[in-house]
Order: sequence, then C-alpha cells, then structure tokens
Amino acid sequence: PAVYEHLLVETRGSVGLVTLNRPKALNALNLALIDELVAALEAFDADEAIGCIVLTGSQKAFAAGVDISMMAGYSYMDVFKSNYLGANWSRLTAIRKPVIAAVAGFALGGGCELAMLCDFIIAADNARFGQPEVKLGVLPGCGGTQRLPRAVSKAKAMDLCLTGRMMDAEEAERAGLVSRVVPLDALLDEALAAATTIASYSQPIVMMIKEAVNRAYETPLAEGLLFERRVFHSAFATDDQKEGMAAFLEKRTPVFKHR
Ligand code: CO8
Repeated sequence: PAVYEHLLVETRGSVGLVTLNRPKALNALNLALIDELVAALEAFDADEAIGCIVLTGSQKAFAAGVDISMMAGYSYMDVFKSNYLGANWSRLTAIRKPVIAAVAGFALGGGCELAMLCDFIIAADNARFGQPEVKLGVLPGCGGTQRLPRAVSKAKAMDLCLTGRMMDAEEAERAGLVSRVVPLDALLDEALAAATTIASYSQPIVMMIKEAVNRAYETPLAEGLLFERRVFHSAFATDDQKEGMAAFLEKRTPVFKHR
C-alpha cells in the first residue's frame, strides 16, 4: 500500500486496515487527511485481494471531529464554492466493499459522522460519541442530523445534536448506534476477525448485501423489497451460490471462487 502522511495503511490477509494517524490533534480531520482517506479506501475497493476494510483510530480518539483550526476562518463563500467536504464525503459512501469502523475513545462531530458512514461500528468500552457542533455555533454537516436519527431514535438524536453531550459506548449500544462493545484491548482483533469472516465469503454477494441493506434507507418498503428480490434472484447466476449450497449439502466448508 501507498504511504500517507496522516494514515497508516496495511493489509492483514484479505482485510485492508486503515488507521487515522494525527495523534497530536486527536485525529481531527483536515482536508489532507480526508483526501488521503478517500484515496486509501478507493485503493482497497479496487484491490481484488481485499474483501473487507477496517477503519480505526487510536486508543484515545477515533476522530475528534473536523479540524476546527482549519474551519475557523472560512466564510460562507469559501465553503459554498469548494462544496466543503461534500464531494469527498460522497466518494466515501460510494465504496462498495464493507467498511467496519473500530472506534475507541472520542468519535465527535465529523468523527462520529465518519463512523456512521461506515457499514457498522464496533466500539471499545471507552468509546464516546457526540455531535458537539452546536457548541461551536454550527451544526453537523457531514450527515449527523440525518444518519444519527436513522441509527438511534429521534429523541436520542435530538438530545445529542441539541445539547452537544457525549454518549458512552454502553448507551450507544443500547441506542443501536454500535453493533457490539468490546474491551479496549480486544477492539482491533474483534474488528479484524469480523472483517476476515466477511472477506471469506463471496465478494459479489457481500457487495450485494451491502447495497441491499443500504437501499433500506433510500426507498419505501415495497421498492426495497422488490430490489432485494431482484438481487436475490441474480445471486443464482453466480458460481458461488452453487458452491455455497453444494458445500452445505456435502457437509464441507465452501470455497468461494470470487473472494
Ligand atoms: N479540531 C482541531 N484540533 C482538535 C480537535 C478538532 N476537532 N479536537 C482536538 N483537537 C486538538 C486540541 O486543540 C489539542 O491540540 P493542542 O495540544 O495543540 O492544544 C489536542 O487536539 C488535544 O486535545 P485536548 O487538549 O482538547 O484534549 P482533551 O483530552 O482535553 O479533550 C476533547 C478532548 C473533549 C475531544 C476536546 O479536544 C474537544 O472538545 N475537541 C473538539 C471536539 C469537537 O468539537 N468536534 C466537532 C468539530 S466540528 C465538526 O466536526 C463539524 C463537521 C461538519 C463540517 C461540515 C462542513 C460542511
């Protein structure tokens, strides 16, 4: 993998691991870091040998938000004309392989939004989530007001966005924002194990699952169900469906062709 200034990028078998690495600023997201993140995720997305991606930060912070020192001096025209953060954020949502966020420590503002943009979040027991933008005289701008109420309840989303308070890992799990909470020391192993499992399955099928689940957020139920059925039918055009079902009947482990 390429070398980046604000990221550590490595592979662990069939898993691509991206670690946000701006420790002096608690991984605050500046434009250079976000450009690098897009490049690193797109490179793994294009790499045939990679089946799943894990995005993580440090033990102290996943990311404490978009870089405030960068934003402080911007005018309306600066952010409007550059479509500030808009284009890159859209590219991150276009990654087709699953991306797991492994979150320890602070995931605040843009950091919380970045975690929510991933396909699911595994949290360490010291994780803290929040949308503190209100304290800075702005509002969440990278999906917080939209993804948070879809992930938790309206009540919880309003509470977090309006008060700017932080929610700990236990509360985040209860609210449905994170899929599992694990001890801090076990976080990376747990995320890599989940990613390795996903990468052992048929890659096109995994992509279809991601696409179909995401569809649930874009369409009325009837349309989503129709989309799912069409994609389900198309799975029967793959040799991996033949292999997966044959292996079950023969009581052996499947060896998927498209991994
Ligand atoms: N931006 C820039 N620098 C940061 C940020 C940040 N978001 N967060 C932390 N840092 C820096 C601190 O300034 C400090 O630097 P230095 O050592 O040079 O003074 C260093 O990281 C360590 O931080 P602290 O000393 O503050 O560490 P503490 O453990 O005392 O506190 C906190 C940790 C509570 C996380 C605290 O740092 C904090 O409150 N940070 C800011 C959190 C925040 O408000 N995040 C939201 C940012 S706004 C945002 O993300 C909006 C996105 C929408 C943009 C949409 C555009 C269209």
